[in-house]
Amino acid sequence: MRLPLQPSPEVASALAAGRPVVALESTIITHGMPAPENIETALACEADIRAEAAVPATVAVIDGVLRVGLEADELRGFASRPGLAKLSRADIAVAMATGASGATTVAATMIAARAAGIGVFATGGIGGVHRGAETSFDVSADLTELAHTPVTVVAAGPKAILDIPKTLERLETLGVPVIAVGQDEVPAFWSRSSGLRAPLRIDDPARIATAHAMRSALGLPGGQLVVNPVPAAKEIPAEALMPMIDRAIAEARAEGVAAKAVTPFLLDRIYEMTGGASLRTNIALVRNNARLAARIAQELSGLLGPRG
Ligand code: PSU
Ligand code: MN
Repeated sequence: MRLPLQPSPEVASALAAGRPVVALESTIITHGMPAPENIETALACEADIRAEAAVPATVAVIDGVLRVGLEADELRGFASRPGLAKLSRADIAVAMATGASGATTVAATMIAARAAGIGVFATGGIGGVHRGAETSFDVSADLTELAHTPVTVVAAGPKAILDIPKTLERLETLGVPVIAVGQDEVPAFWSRSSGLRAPLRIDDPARIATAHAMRSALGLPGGQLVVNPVPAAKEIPAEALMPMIDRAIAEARAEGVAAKAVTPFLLDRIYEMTGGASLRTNIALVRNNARLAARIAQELSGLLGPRG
């Protein structure tokens, strides 16, 4: 069966020439941020990647077609489409088979990136092991995807709404390298600090690209998780956030929020409780990740050379 995968003309020609391309997810647009900041941030990330001489490829499923790279007006149309589904590894093939539309999570965006031949992907924060996972079993499919799919994902660390020590343990078990950039500690999304030492550290994007290529030379499946701290001027210290996160999690439990709805619910409550400050931080860190991902993609395309 032919895969209904459609790269934009710009992405297709960049990939054919071996030029750097950075994948971007779309769940952050539809479920991770309110309007109009969601679309503004999506367009700003694309511009940031272009400013680093790479090509952005925002991924979404539109009417059953896996789109890799959207034009700005398509991206605006997608962002304002009501009721879009959140598609992860379990959902993406069914959505495509039934002609549905939806936004791709980190896991589903990695699947699309691999299918299109893109090695680097920028996002805000990955999903992970939720607090209370020992009873809820809520562990994001993003972690298993990192174990399977050879894409380097640049994030600002596991969100502080998660159980970060358990998330790191899970990643270690899955054999996923967690590589901190510019500091020894794992950053915690809105905060630069988690109190936990990163298993690995590489400050030079060229070396991160080499490590990506080395995994493939070793025949290792799975990707790398690059954790890039939010710029200091935009961070919210963990101490300030913790009481709000505790309250948001208690509310989610009391309201019976489960499965896919948990992450969007918590992000939305924290946005409200911080009076919008969490959103400004989120925007800064996603853009910061887009720039780093573009530099890694540059190095990777230099290593791999022009493709057929
Ligand atoms: N990062 C953000 N905002 C988000 C997400 C990540 O800054 O909304 C999304 C990503 O798409 C990620 C998903 O894959 O949350 C994780 O959801 P879950 O915990 O249900 O697997
Ligand atoms: Mn979950």
